[in-house]
Amino acid sequence: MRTVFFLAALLLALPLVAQAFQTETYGWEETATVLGIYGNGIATIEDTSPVYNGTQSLKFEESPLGGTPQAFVGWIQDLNDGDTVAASFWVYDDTPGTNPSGRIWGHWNDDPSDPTVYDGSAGGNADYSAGTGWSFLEWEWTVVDGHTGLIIEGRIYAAAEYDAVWFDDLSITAPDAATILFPDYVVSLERQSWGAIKATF
Ligand SMILES: [Ca+2]
Ligand SMILES: [Ca+2]
Repeated sequence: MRTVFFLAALLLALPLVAQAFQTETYGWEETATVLGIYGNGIATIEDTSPVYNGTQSLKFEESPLGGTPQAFVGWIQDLNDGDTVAASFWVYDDTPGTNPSGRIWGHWNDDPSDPTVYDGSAGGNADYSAGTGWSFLEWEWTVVDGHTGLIIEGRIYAAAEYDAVWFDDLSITAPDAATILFPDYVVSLERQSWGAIKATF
């Protein structure tokens, strides 16, 4: 009887421990820039300087000046309540204590066929890029309220039109059962018609 109780307790405890995670990275080393943009942002591949790692980074500039443009740099799908997702990237900013600066943030998108859908803010932290060259920003989100998709944003807070920040070495850690999508995913989708895309989901 004691063994039965022990096994029952063990089975109950199993979901609470050792959820397996996967980590994927994206370094803007090819041609794809972002999954989408909100606001007055312009995303291009930087192939000269500044680059944190490899030979390219993502340049994100603001034009015209206004609002807080968001570069959608990662998309995690197939999430469940209680799942945790961690994301980080390096940001280049050489204006300490003032704009332009970069930030990491997140919002929910529960429609796996459309990267532009907004299902509410997922929040972030209070950190901005340090302004001393490349600085590291990271945050961890916990899935709530039945959301199934999370978009990772690289934000720019600009002081003047064409102010820019640069992003490199994006890393996302999510449960094994989730799907991690980077900007190159949408490029492949754009080669299809929307009808074909809808049919695949
Ligand atoms: Ca790179
Ligand atoms: Ca700054």
